Amino acid sequence: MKAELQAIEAEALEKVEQIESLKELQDVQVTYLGKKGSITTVLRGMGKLPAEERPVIGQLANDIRATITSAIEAKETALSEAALEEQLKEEVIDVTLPGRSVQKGGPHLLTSIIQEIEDLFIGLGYEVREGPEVETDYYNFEALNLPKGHPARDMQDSFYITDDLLLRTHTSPVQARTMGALNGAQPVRMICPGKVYRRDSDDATHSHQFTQIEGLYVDKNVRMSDLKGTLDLFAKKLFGEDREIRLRPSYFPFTEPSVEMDISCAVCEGKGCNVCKRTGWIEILGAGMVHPKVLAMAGYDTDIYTGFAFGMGPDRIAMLKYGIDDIRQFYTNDHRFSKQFHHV
Ligand code: FA5
Repeated sequence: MKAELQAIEAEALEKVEQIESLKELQDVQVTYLGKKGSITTVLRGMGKLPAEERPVIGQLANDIRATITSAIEAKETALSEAALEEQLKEEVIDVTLPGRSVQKGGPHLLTSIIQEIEDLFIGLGYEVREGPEVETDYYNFEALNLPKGHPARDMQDSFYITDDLLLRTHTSPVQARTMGALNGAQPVRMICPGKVYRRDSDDATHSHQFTQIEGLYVDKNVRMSDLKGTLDLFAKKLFGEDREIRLRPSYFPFTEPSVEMDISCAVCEGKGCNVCKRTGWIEILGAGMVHPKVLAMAGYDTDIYTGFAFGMGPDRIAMLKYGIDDIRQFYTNDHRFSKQFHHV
């Protein structure tokens, strides 16, 4: 039995010596030292030995086990170190190579313009609201004094989804939603930026999807002069102190009186050029005093409350401010165009 154990020891040590992977090392451990391994198998025959020999063989088996275990451990350390060395060699970094520059993203120009306008109105005490892009016929038209069959509905050719649902053609439904939620109970000062959709043919100044910012101010004693003062401040803050505004009479069913606002052309200083079509003025928004019918439909007492509203097109405003000659640039995702404005 002694000879058998010594043979196992020699064989195991030789195998360990030759091994080249951690997996094989595990196999050797199981084969020689495991519960069903060679040493245990031999020791099962101990019962047949004379009593005085048993401790001697037991001691020998323990010594052999210890020798094989430490050989396996030493080999394991050597193999792990070699593997690490190999990995470090493969992952070596050449610090002399030139670096790759990281492309930084930035907000889209329309996002920046909308944020600039939001900041301005927040400074005047307005809240920023949102409304759904898929809107009901009621809020998009009826609550704004545009009943079914009203000819002014044609001013905004629409994408209908069902008879009663459409992609909103303007941000004005958010006026009706905001006032309706308050049900005449308190004053309102809000702006609402968002996407709107119209069945317009795309050209340099028209897009079937564009952005608008709605503004609404309802309180006691709100007058046309408040509207004019607010729009004048907005134009000067956004385009510079030298800009002038003018209000032209217009028509929207949800405001009375209604106006369109022109701003003096920044390109030619109002003298007349291609951008302003030789008029010296450029139209940027529609506005007016909220129609009493619209206030009443939302639950406001028109003997107490009056208000003004406006709806502007940030696309056109951005075009004017940065001399962009085609609105489609905003929607074609050409990185060469958009990255010019990342600093704005
Ligand atoms: C309206 O949409 C009204 N809801 C505005 C309003 C609100 C009036 C509150 C009174 C009170 P209008 O259709 O004119 O009005 O559009 C407003 C602005 O949106 C225009 O001045 C223009 O800047 C922009 N706009 C209109 N159609 C397009 C289009 N197809 N592409 C890009 N911008 C557009």
